[in-house]
Amino acid sequence: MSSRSEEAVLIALRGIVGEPHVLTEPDMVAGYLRDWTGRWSGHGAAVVRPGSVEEVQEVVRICHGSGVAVVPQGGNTGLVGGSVPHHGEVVLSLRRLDRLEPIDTASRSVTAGAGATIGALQEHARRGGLRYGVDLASRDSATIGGTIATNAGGTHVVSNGDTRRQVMGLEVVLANGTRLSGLEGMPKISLGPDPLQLVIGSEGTLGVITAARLRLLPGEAAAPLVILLAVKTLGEGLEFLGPDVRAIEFFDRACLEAVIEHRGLPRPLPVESPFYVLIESGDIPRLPEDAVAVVDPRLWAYRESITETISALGVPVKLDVALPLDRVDDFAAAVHDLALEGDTYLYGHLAEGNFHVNVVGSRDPEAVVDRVLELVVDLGGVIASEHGVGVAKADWWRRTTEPSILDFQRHVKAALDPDRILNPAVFWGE
Ligand code: FAD
Ligand code: S2G
Ligand code: ZN
Repeated sequence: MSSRSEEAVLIALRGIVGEPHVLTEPDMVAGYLRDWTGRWSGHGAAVVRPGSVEEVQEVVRICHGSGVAVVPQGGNTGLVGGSVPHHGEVVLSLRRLDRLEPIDTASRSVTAGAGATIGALQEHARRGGLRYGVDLASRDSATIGGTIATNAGGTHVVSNGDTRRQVMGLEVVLANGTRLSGLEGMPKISLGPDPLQLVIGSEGTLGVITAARLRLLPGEAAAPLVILLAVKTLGEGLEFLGPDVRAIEFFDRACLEAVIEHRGLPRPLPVESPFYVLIESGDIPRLPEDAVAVVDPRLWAYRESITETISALGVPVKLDVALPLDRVDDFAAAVHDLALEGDTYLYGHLAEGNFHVNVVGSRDPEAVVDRVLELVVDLGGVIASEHGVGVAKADWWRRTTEPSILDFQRHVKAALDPDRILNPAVFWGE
């Protein structure tokens, strides 16, 4: 964008959102331009922070009219490079749209602004004697809009489903500034194809989510039990899956040792084991005679500290993948057989076969991505399970997505964002 036209756009944007909400100073924008892992840091024309859906519409119209691309951003906790500018885009921060409307107790649902954090929504639901079905360790920064745009999973998918399963309706601003609104929250409608469902998982490339109507769940009668078990194989861990299980997470010994060291936590179990399984359950699961286990809600700290622990060791190559459940142990063994340069950590959400393969210390991150994703595809898995594609896996996505589906996606993008101003680097890699 030429500096003259850039200045004209910035003046117009200031006229919409107000001077204080158009950031250009390097120290003011730094946190918006660098992703959470530190692997991607872009350069952006400006950070714009609208305070209402009407302002979002106006900002998008101005950018669209000036041919300026936009990266919608929530909490910037995304892990695939999709939330930061790569080619001078404007960062459209939705954080100010953080309203939480009163809970509709009859239909057990609530309307939330896209910029509200998951943690704030969880607290809002708790105060109403209800709970929100999605939980993840980034809850205090990750936003409603971001988790819908990435169809985030988290730790309770096994019992509550992924983010898509919580969404009853959306309000979205399209690339031309048009507002689509479907926040009525009727529990059941049949009015033809739902355009808003297309936006779930679209990572900011089809529309800007400004609000959502979300289903809430009954509160827990009693605090669920939290059990940590040592297991020799992940298949052994899967045997604990049952109707009372709220969450079933795993991590390998490398993760446990790193967390104990980094957080100064006591060793939770008297044995060293290839894997550990953390189960949150409404009832004590049937345990084998020789099970080595401990029960304590504080055990979540060992699982939830892994991401920040690994990031303290260096900038990791992160791969969020899923394998068929009957291949999880083959995959775990094969990853180690790759003998990747650096230190490899395996953890994730067991019931979905969802691995987070993190490698710290590789001098060739792209080679790590290629070798691990080749393995995933060979074993019949998927290359992205809950973090999305972003820029991290854009070329793998284009290469491995069924051509007819890719063609459909291309038509949808061309219909909704023909000038490709919404997050152009994601999926299509511009
Ligand atoms: P951002 O990072 O700001 O954006 C993510 C993507 O969504 C980008 O493509 C962006 O353009 C788009 N976007 C953001 N807001 C909007 C909007 N309003 N409208 C349209 N597009 C938008 N993820 C999981 O799925 N499960 C986990 O268990 C999990 N645990 C995590 C733990 C930690 C410690 C961290 C740092 C991250 C974790 N994540 C996890 C990843 C991350 O929290 C999720 O991807 C989350 O959905 C990102 O939300 P966000 O608001 O930070 O979005
Ligand atoms: C998790 C967090 C991000 C990562 O801990 O479940 O989704 O890859 C991850 O560390
Ligand atoms: Zn995860």
